[in-house]
Amino acid sequence: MKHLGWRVLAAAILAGLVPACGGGGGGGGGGGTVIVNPPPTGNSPPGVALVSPSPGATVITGSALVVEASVTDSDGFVTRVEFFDGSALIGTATAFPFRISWTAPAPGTASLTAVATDNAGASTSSSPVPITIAPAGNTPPPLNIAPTVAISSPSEGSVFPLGTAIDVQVFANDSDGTVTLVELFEGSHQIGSATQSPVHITWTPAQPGIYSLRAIATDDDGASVSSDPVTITIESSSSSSSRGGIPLDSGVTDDRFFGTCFVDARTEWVVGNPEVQARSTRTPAGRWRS
Ligand SMILES: [Ca+2]
Ligand SMILES: [Ca+2]
Repeated sequence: MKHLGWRVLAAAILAGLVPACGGGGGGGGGGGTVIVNPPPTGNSPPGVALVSPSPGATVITGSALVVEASVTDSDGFVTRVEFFDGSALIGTATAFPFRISWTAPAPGTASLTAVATDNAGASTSSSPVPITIAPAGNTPPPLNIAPTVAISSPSEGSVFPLGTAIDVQVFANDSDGTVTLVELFEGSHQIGSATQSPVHITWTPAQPGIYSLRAIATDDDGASVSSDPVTITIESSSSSSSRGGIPLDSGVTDDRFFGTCFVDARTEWVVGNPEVQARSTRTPAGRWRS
């Protein structure tokens, strides 16, 4: 019965009624290989599998891709591999490596198979490999690289007497374009801007206190980046002359502190030994006496 079935299938292939590959043919079943021609007595049919492209691969229409099969034959050798897209023959290879170059057709899907034939004339079809053909022209534009920016002066923790004209220096760079705007902020208040780097902005704070500076650079593609903040202290003339002795909200003073202390409702002072630590949402300006 089985032998009769092979003969019927082979006859149908020869008559062009059944595709010789598994894609649209009736013998594909669960995706395994299909022995197309009946093996003559004493001959084992070849084995064949598609190794390129990978199942589910996406290729661009019009591009060239390698379609390659891996073959085996336990009692002979493979003489020919035919490659199919559905039932259409797309190429034949007659020597190792059994591969062809195929130009991807119109966008859609393709189902590729390879049919190997051995030296005794037995043929086997591989499992089908589905791929997607994508339209051309869908390549996204290259991503813009955001600029970099840093405040190089003054340095973090600097202390200035009230009335000092501070030279704020900012460096910004854009590796794939140009910096078109550099803005300098104290908190949310803009204190200067420039259209190129490096930037020198002279700034004279009107009040003593602690200030957090940051710079924002924008590139020619509209990407903006903020620098790390730089915190500085402006001392009033009285605080800069009276060193030590900070009034704390608890009424305690500690003369080991040197500078200006920021005390507000969120500030918590902890007197320890030997250090006095400040825990606050804002940074005290100054340093402890060594
Ligand atoms: Ca064989
Ligand atoms: Ca850029």
